[in-house]
Amino acid sequence: MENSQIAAVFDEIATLLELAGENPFRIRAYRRASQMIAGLPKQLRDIPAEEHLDIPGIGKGIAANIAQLLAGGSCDDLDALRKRFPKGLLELILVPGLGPKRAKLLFDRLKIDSLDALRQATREGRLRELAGFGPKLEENILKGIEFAAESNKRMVYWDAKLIMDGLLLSMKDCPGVQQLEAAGSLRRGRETVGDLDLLCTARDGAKVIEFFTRLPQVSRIVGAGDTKATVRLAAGIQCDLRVVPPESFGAALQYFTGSKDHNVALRALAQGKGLTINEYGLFRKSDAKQSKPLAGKTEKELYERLGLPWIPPELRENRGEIEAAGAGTLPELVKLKDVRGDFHNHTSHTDGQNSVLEMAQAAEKRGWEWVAIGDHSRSLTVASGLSIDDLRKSFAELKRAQDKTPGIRLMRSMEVDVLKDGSMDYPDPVLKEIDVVIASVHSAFSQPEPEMTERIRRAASNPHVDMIGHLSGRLLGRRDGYRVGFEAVLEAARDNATAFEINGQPQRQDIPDVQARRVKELDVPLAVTTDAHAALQYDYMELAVTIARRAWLTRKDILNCLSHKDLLEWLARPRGRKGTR
Ligand code: DGT
Ligand code: CA
Ligand code: CA
Ligand code: ZN
Repeated sequence: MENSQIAAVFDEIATLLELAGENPFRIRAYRRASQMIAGLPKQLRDIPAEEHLDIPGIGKGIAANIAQLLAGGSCDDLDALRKRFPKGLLELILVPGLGPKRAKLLFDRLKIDSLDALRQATREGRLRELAGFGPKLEENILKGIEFAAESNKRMVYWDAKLIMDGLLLSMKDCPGVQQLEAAGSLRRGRETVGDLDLLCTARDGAKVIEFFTRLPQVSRIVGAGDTKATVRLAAGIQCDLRVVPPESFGAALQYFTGSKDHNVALRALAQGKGLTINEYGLFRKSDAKQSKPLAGKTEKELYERLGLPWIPPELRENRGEIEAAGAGTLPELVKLKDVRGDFHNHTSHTDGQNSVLEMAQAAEKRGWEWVAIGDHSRSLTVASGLSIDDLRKSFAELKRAQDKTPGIRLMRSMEVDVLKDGSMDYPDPVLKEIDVVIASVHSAFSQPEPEMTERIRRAASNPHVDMIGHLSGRLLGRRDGYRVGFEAVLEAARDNATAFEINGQPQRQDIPDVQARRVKELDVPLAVTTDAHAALQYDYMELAVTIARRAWLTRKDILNCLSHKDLLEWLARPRGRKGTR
């Protein structure tokens, strides 16, 4: 079982418990476990069972459920609850704007037991027969149905990657499979993924397809032949598998990695040279039978035969990469191993799961040279933001943690709220005491664009602010961002030597690639961050780096690639401001 499936089970249990009117603490425990598991960067089944209890949010009861789920695909708690409530009811509860009480009413009184039935009944105005169901609620329900269907469509990159990791692991065990690689939008590192594309070489395609379609991850076979199959995975996404002969692997990998726009442009280039290109290889146009491929075994030889260096998949969006490759000006993209530390994360003082010391130790274990350990500021009460007193106490705590982690240099960062008028959540003298100040908007999202732009411009102009955090406020699949004038904020950042954050949380991923590339154009520095709320989430650095690569960034564009010494120098850059402690 995949983490996403286990998370879905716990979410379902929580919802059913809610319906049953059970103890709120028990409900919350399941919800929290669901969230933690959905966010885990490793598959639970790859973590030894005795270590499950070390994961925040997993207690003895939940761990027992996990053991049952991993062993047999279900657990007693879920089975018992499912017997008490019909299946369609659950679908209704999950519609935003409906909730358990109303769903039960619709089920009991109008016999509505599916999304389709709900849509139908709402359109026919039958909901109004019930007390408390007016036109406004009807409208919200219809919107909620749309949203539930819409957000099912594409999966955020990280979730798709975890599922793909599991598939790669499974397919490695398939007899006869030689080369095996993920292609499509996932390989290009797009922020969301429509379906998974998997490619392998093997002599007997039919055997491989049979093995693939019988994997435990597969919930339904959409189509299957001798060399390709499409399946629906229980984790909620489709996967295409193609089996190709070894001599075509490079050509097929290139073709199915895409993007379509990149491929179209590449094909035009080939045409101009009297060549044609397809998923089997590169051929002379005169070779009508396509019997003698000029290249096709590897991507590298394919690009080289076209007179180009190999182009990293993250750049393949037809945004000038083919021209740059031709001119020999492709950037040397930043790599995960170039990163020397993280700026943005949270500890158990606010809404994180691990203590300052644990966050420091985990960063040290990763081999980072430095880390700035963060928290939320005082206004963000939902995340128990730190008062000035508590903030100052945490400086001393950081010193003590430093004594216990000699392998890494610790700094204090804070994600400080930008208040409605653009002032910061702590006064300047307090900001001055913090090593790295990240300015983020967490409130009043509905401000009109001119106000929001001015608000963030003001924050970017504060001489104590080092970087603008997650500029957009979006949560992919859950809510759109606030409206803000990006160019105007960028200008203020440039004029005040303020950097931009690329946030590696799977649902945030902002600023996105296109904006980050624009930031680089103006020579404004960028930071890649994890926004980790648990030590394990430092893994999101990989996602932040992927976005940076899609933005054409090199080591030189990114503050995380500075040595500790150079970073301190940057933090003390001239803007009439702070020294560091
Ligand atoms: P997705 O799945 O929507 O996130 O995006 P992709 O890029 O993974 O798209 P997908 O799965 O439909 O196809 C995978 C790749 O196969 C795509 O990036 C390029 C290639 N491909 C698919 N259909 C066509 C086509 O009609 N023409 C060309 N040139 N390439 C195609
Ligand atoms: Ca795809
Ligand atoms: Ca596909
Ligand atoms: Zn934040």
